Amino acid sequence: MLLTTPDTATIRKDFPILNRVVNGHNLAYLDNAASSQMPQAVIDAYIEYHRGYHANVHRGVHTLSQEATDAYESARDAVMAFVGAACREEIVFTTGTTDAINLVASSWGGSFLKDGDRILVTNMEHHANIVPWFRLADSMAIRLEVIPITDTGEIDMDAYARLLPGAKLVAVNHVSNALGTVNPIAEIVRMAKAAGAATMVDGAQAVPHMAVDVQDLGCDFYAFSTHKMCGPTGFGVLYGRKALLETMPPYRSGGDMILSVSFDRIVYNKVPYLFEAGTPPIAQGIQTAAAIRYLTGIGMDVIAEIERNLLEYATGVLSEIDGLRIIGTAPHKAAVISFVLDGIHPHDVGTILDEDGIAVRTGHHCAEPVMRRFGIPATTRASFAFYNTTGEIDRLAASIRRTIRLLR
Ligand code: C6P
Repeated sequence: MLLTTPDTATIRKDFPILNRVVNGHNLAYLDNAASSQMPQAVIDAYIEYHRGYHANVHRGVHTLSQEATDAYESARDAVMAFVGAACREEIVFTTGTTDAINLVASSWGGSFLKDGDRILVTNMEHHANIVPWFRLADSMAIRLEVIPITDTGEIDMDAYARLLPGAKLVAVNHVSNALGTVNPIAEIVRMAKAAGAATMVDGAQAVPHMAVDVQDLGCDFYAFSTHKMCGPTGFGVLYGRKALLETMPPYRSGGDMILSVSFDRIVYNKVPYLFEAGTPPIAQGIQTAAAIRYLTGIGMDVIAEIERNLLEYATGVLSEIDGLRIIGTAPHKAAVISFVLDGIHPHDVGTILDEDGIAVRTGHHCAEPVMRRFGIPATTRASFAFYNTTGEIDRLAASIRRTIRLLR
């Protein structure tokens, strides 16, 4: 636990991977929106579990199983406090954001929506917050309607207000992975509630970068993945209001989500276990608690401030490059810069940046509709974390200029 605000050099010492050399250059890891890197404390949590108390959870009376259960369940308490849930029953562990949204679409959507209902999604959603709703809509004659976005990459709130009456669900991301836009979730939720619509917020790109309080936001469901917040892959969270979760049928079935099984009758477990069939990713849960300890040790407000400065610096530096166009210019953005270069395909940009040891993502970022909205097939995306430096941003700019010299 850090007691004072650390400088970036101190923070970087916690991340062994940042010492890597890639193609003869020090790694500049600017693909944090895809997956962030792990500090040693989170790596250690995995090793300690496997060396010291690896066992199944919720099942054994033996010491190892109890230790594993205690550690795994204390992760639920850590997550509850981290996102401001009212109680631990509101924290369902999943394998990630995608799984969490599928859970809601299948369980809540499958039970409470009916033919003729309408679901609203925005034009800037990740496929994970489109496809489950599309499939549900297809299977039940539900209408999926799209809230348009503006040229700066913000939700058109007037259009939202017009579409809202009669809608049963609003599915929206807190932060766009493709544009970086931070959406006004509290206001979106307030309007949805007034219209009687439920809300599913995809927080995959928000929770790692800012303090999130689900009760302040007022949403019904909120999903995120731990591999974007210095934690492991294969783990994620669905927050759901307890009263709502308690009305929902199971998503997957098997061990741990039941209290008793016979061939005539099954007594189901209570929430959140009702939604957690089978042996969970135990080590990953324990690592998640370690990641939360690490992030809160620095402070989410400190992280947000560091990243705000990085975004401002990068926006300034990249805007000076001739022929570079930033896609997503909302005033309120997370530290994500998506851009296109005149006449050069993003994949070629990404390849040349990699030659210089710089990791970025190129492509449609699993958000094809938003690419189409801007009339482009793909972007190059640099996404920053609190351990990045302005020096790395300078290297990014220099490498983009080299790309232009080589390919134009
Ligand atoms: N975005 C990116 O490079 P999973 O894969 O379930 O952990 O997360 C899916 C997901 C859902 N919503 C948003 C807003 C996301 O950004 C992501 C993951 C990564 O942008 C990988 S596609």
